[in-house]
Amino acid sequence: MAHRNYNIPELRRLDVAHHLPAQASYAEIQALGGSRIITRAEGSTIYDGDGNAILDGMAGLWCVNVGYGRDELVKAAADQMQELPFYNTFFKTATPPTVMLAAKLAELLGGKLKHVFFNSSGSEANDTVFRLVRHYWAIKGQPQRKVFISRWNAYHGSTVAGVSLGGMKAMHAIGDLPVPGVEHVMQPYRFNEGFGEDEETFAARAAQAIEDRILQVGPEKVAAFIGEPVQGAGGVIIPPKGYWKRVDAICKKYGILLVSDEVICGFGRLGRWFGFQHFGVTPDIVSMAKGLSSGYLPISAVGVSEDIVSALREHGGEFVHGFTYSGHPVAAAVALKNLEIIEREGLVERVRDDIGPYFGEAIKRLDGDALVGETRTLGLIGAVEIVAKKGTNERFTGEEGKAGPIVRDACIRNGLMVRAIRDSIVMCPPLIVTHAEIDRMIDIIGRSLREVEPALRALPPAE
Ligand code: PXG
Repeated sequence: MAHRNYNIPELRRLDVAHHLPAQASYAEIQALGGSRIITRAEGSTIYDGDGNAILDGMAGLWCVNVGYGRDELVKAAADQMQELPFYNTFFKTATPPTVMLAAKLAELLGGKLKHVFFNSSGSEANDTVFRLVRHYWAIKGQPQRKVFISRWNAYHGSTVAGVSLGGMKAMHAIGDLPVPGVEHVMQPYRFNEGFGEDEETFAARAAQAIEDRILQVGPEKVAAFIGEPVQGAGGVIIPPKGYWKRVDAICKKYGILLVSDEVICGFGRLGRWFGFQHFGVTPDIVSMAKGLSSGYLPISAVGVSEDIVSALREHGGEFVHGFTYSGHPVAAAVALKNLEIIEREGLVERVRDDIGPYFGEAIKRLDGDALVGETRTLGLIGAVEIVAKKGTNERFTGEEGKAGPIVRDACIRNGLMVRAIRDSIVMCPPLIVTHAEIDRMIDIIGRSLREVEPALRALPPAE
C-alpha cells in the first residue's frame, strides 16, 4: 500500500487545538507543540510523521502481540464487516464469531473457566468483574461479601471500578476514588519494598499482608482478590517465587474468589497462554483484553468459572449488565484470527523456549552499567531499574521518578519506544520481535544510559 502523505505540522496544531490525549499533561503537550504523530507500522517498527523509524519496545501499549501489518487481520475484519458489521447480544441473539471466540477462549483457559462475557476494553472487563462478583455473592446468600482486595500500584483500568480496583494513588486523586469496599495491600515489589530480603521470606511477607487484611476486614465480608500475574503498568513487578501459590491458597482457605487480570500477561506474554498458568494457580475469573486482538480492534473478555455460572443459572435471574459492543462481531472475528496466528506460528512456545530466554540473557548485558540497579524479565516483559548508587536502590535526587523519563526520552531519540514507570525502563515488545531487534533494544538502552549519566549526576537534590 502506498503511504499516505500527511501535513504533520497541521496535525500537530490540530492536536493541541482540539485533541485531549489519554493520560497526558495538557500543558506539556501544548508546550511540545503537539503529540508525535505515528503514521504507520510494520512488524515491530513504528514510523512517525517526521520520518523516524522507532523500534516498538512496548508493542503499542502492551498489546500488539502478533506485530503490525498483518493482512490476515485486515481481511478478517473486512470480510466480517461485509457480511455482518454489527449485531448485539441483548435480544437473545449472538453472532457466529462471538460464539466461536467464547468457545476458543474456554479451550485456552482450561479447567473450570468455561464461560466468557465480552466487552470492549480492559477497564470494562474489570467493571464487569466488579458487578459480577458482588452479584454472585448476593445470590449465594452472602450479600455482605462486598470487599475486593487489591495491591497498591496495581493497574486495573481507568473507569470508576477500574481505578478503584487499581492501586494508583495519582489516579485515585482524580474523581475522589476508590469507591467504598476496595482494600489495598502491599505489592510484591522486592527491589523497592524488600531490598536485600531473601526471596522466600519476602514472598511469605507479601502474601501474609493479604491474609492479615482479610482477617482485619472479616473473611465473611471479603468477596474477591484481584491481581495481575505480573504488574505491568506498575513497573513490571515480577512477584517472588512462591507468592502466587500462597495467594491462591489464602483465597481458597477463606472461600474468596480469585481474579486474575490477564490484560497484559495473557496471550503468550509470559510464555504461556495466560499468566496464571505460568504461576500454577486456579482463578475463578480472568480478565482479558489487549493481546486478545493484538490491539487491531478493541475487545475484552471475562472468563468465568462453571460454579459462578451455575449459580447465575439457578438463582441469578437476569444479569442486567452489558454493553452495545459486547461480543462485537468484527472485533470477535479479528480476535479469532489473531488467536489462530498465535497458534499457527507457535508464538506462545516461541516466548517460552526461544525469544523469552534470549531477551532474559540480552538484558543482563546492562547489569554492569553504573546506573543499573536491577534488570528483570519473565517471558517477553522486562524492566531496568535506574539507581543513583550502584548496589543500592537509592534514586536520583532522592525522589522516585526523576531519572526514568530522562532515560526514556533518550531511548526514543535513539530509536526505541519504551515507557518509564518511575525509575524503571519497561519493555514489552511484540512476540514476533527478532533476536537482532532484541539486541538493538538493549544496545540503545545501554547507549542512552551512557549519554544521560552526566545530566542525571547533575540533577539537584529534591527539596
Ligand atoms: N488491566 C490491566 C492489567 C491493564 O494493564 C487495563 C486493565 C485496562 O485496559 P484498557 O483497555 O481499559 O486500557 C490495563 C491497561 C501504562 C498503561 O501506563 C497501561 C494500560 C493502559 C494504559 C496505560 O502502562 N493497561
